[in-house]
Amino acid sequence: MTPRESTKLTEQEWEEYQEEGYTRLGVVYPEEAIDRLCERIDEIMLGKIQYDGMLMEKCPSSKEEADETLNYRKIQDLERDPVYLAYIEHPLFRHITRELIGEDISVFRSMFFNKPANGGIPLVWHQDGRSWNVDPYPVMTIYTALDPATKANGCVQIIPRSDDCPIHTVEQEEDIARFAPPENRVFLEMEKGEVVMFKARILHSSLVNTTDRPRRAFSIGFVDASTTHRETGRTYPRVFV
Ligand SMILES: O=C(O)CCC(=O)C(=O)O
Repeated sequence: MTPRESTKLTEQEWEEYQEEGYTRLGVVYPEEAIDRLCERIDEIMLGKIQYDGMLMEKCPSSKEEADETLNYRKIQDLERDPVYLAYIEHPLFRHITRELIGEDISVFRSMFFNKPANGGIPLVWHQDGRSWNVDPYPVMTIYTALDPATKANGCVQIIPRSDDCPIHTVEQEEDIARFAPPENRVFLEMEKGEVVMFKARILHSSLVNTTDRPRRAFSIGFVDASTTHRETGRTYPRVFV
């Protein structure tokens, strides 16, 4: 897929986002730059680049004990890394956040999501934002596939127009049948580097990776810079001013 040239959303993309709760933005970075993001995250997982206190969670599907492993499930705080920060600051994301949120923007969460080769754990149907315990409620997530994402390697699935779902985490069989029935599910198969933006309240989930290659992705939760954690009063790293 050739990278998009426009750093603005078209009317059709805005409409689709508003109506369906998500829209595909294509690839926004050249392939070599996506490769660089992949190499960089591998270097962070293998401990070649280290950041004090960076939140790194190993995948429960792996029995690996060493810290230097590619079997991580989540790595947060990637705005601290200059290679990831440059991606977060992409002019298209500046445009989107300005239109949807405002001038001063922070990242609640800039997170690597990984399903290691032949591993990973299923992620239940959930909305982003409710459990984050922040005010105001986060608006939107921008999700980038660092590897091609397929049904076989556990791509994200979403339920279009589910932003009015009253339950934040849909786990019980009867709730799944009501709010996330199979006929409403869309598998977000994505090419390497492809970007999807979705409303934070859209139900999404993912399964495991049954292939022998990792399924890496990068998810950014942009929020208004005034956003604070309800209990601690904490604010979040600013990326656009
Ligand atoms: O990559 C995944 O499997 C899950 C992504 C997700 O839940 C998110 O970006 O909010």
